[in-house]
Amino acid sequence: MTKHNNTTKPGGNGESIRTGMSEEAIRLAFLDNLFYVQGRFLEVASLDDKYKALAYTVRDRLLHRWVSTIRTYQQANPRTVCYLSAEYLPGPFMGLNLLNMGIEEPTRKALQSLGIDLESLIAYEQEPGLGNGGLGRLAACFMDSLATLQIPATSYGIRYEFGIFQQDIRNGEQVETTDNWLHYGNPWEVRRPQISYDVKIGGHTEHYTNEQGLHRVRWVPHETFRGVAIDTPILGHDVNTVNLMRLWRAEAAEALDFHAFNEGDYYGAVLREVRSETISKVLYPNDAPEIGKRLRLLQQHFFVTCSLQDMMRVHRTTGMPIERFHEKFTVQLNDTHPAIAVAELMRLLLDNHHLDWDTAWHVTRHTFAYTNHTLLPEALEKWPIPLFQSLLPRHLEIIYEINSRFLDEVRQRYPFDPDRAQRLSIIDETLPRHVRMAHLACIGSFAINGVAELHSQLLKETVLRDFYELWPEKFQNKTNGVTPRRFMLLSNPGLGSLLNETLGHGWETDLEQLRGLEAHADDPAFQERWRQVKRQRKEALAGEVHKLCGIDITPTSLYDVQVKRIHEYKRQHLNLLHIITLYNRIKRNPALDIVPRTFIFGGKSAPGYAMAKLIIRLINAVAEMVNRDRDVAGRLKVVFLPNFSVKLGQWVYPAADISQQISTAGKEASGTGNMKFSMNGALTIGTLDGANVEIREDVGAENFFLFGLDADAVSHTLANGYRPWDYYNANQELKDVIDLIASGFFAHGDRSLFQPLVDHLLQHDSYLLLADYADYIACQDQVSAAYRDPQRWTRMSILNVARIGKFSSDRTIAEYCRDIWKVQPVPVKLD
Ligand code: GPU
Repeated sequence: MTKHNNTTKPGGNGESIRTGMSEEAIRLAFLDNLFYVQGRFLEVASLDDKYKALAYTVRDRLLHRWVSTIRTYQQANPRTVCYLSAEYLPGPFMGLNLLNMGIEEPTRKALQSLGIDLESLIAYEQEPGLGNGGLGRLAACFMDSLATLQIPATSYGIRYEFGIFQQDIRNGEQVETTDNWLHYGNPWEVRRPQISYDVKIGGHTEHYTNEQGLHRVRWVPHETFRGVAIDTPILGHDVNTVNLMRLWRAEAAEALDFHAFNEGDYYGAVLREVRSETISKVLYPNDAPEIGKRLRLLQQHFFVTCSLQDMMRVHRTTGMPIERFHEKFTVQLNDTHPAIAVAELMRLLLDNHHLDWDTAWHVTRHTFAYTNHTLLPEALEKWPIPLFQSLLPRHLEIIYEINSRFLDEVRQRYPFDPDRAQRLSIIDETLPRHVRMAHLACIGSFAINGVAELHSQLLKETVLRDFYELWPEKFQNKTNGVTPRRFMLLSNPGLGSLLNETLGHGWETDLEQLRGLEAHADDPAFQERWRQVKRQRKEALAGEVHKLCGIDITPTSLYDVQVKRIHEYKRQHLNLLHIITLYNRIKRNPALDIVPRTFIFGGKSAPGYAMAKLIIRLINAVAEMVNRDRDVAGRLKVVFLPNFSVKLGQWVYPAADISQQISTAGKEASGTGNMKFSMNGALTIGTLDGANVEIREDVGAENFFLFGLDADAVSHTLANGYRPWDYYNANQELKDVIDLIASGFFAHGDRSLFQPLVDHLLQHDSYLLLADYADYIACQDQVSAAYRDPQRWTRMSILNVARIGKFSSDRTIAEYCRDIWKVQPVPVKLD
């Protein structure tokens, strides 16, 4: 981007065109950027031109704060958080940056004066889909809260060229197309070609003795790539702090191999470049379950080594000795995806800085903390030894050494328990042998945490039990949270205004202040305004649904919503069993008086997850039959929103009446959608799983629709020979529903299409849908009864918002800062 020098408006109020915050300054800056950056004047500018001109206008103001932040950090040399995550789902930037900078209104007016609608520019932005779901979105909420709390922090990750696939629904099926999010350019990022590092892979190691007689190791790689930094500024709310999201893009060490080129091997040289760039080419579209692919391990190593080398470069500038690395940086591992960092930091300290083993291990063990995000055994990452050996031979040596010293310790602690060493070992010795990344993370970290109370408890009792017995003091809980800026203020401006009027400002960064709403829960006038806010969001969502699906939904109906990745454990198909139950009830009794409902689904399935894809087909098949049936018209509607994203979520959460959080108890680590709905006044129907447990505790059991087996009952049921067939035979409504699916009714008579799903339910039902069915249906009947009483419903809705304060990611981050990271706020003054 070309930069130019005229920074103040000639003859104006003296405000800088690059940084001024008034309507006039913004208007001039916008026109200036349109002209000098986009090379357009207003009359011929496209939507893209206008969007870019505004983005650069906002970016100039961001960079101003960014420079001040860097200057402040340079002077203060504060302890810094480094968040390592393979995924980030920040959502669109424009709206949030305007809001956090407090220039939404002057910007809206400035554009209005030029005949441009701000909302249309905000709506135009394509979000970076650099994650799969909850884990990536959590990382983005954490960035928002870190900046808002003025904590020095950098978020490191991968700048995938193609993010999560775009989901189309064709003939009721999920069809994946590539996400070319960079096609029109990305105005929010700054490429830093001078910040780049070598990434070695493959080859072998050489052990030798140097002139001083010291043992040294040289890793002779098969290939070397480079990672280049691409930075995105992350602004806090109502503060000047701008932290960095630094993502690495893979490039060849030399763009073209000129030697090869001279010899005429043009294609060989180009191919090498193409091949190297494949490392950061595409995000693996798998949620929790692990994949075990070579390229995935490469991606992990790639971003981890670049990030650690970058920290070491910064560390060098402080003048501190490398032995004190862990005093300057605290590094959080977002699940095991970056766990290779434990071996990589050891390698850098041993081989590059020549520290002795004990010193290097001391630094390493005091640098990392590990967050676990799942209890599903199939989701725990492990890598086959031959694969690991071939890509990261030096790391494998180091891991063997870490493991051997660790197991010596274990055997000393438990001399009469040889099995325990086997269970704790980083190496899974059952053939074929594997490296267990969670074990590496536990051993290399000073703190280990789960993401909700129940999850942290179950971690200690199940998957990490042996580690807990060894090091109970390492284990903590940090219940997840979400940012109220994006998911309340930005997504639900009507609610924001009502809250400001009622409580004044301050709740946006101190969410416990919402307690003040309790006093208004029974006030009829306030209740009426509360319903108007919800009504307005329901109408807005109806507009989006019409645009996206061509389906008309009725804002007076109860919006019953389940949006999240499609997974058997999340039980979208339990939701379907309820829908079909209602359908059957109406077909049996056409005069039945029921609360009209609109069921809204959204979410992607991993491309290779056949059962999840079949669930999507069944949702769409049920939608087709229900939506065209005149007998149920006006009472039931079913919608599947294609391509669910952060952006779409911002339409959905504020519009929901009911939030479905119905996972099999003990399977959902936390959930974060549950919090976004509740913050916007939806009531939850849910199991005692993940953070649902704590949400229910806080909002009050009487304001939460609870059903189903708890985690204990789930394990007992499965351990004692669960027979789903018995539930089927004992419940006529359930039998009718299953039989209807099996009959081919939803598949134009084809009995085979949904047979795998029906068979699985009747023969295995590992997620206990049939066991929970009756209670779920009864609970949904309670929901309908409550909805018929608007005063009662509205009171419950208000109380949900009033008591949701704990689930702000500001609270979560404050706890990480206090209990794990030991970092303090560093306020930034504008230069
Ligand atoms: N989660 Br592991 C993901 O989104 N992807 C993963 O690979 C793994 C976990 C989710 C959990 O399923 C969800 O319960 C949790 O709220 C979220 O991480 C953030 O902690």
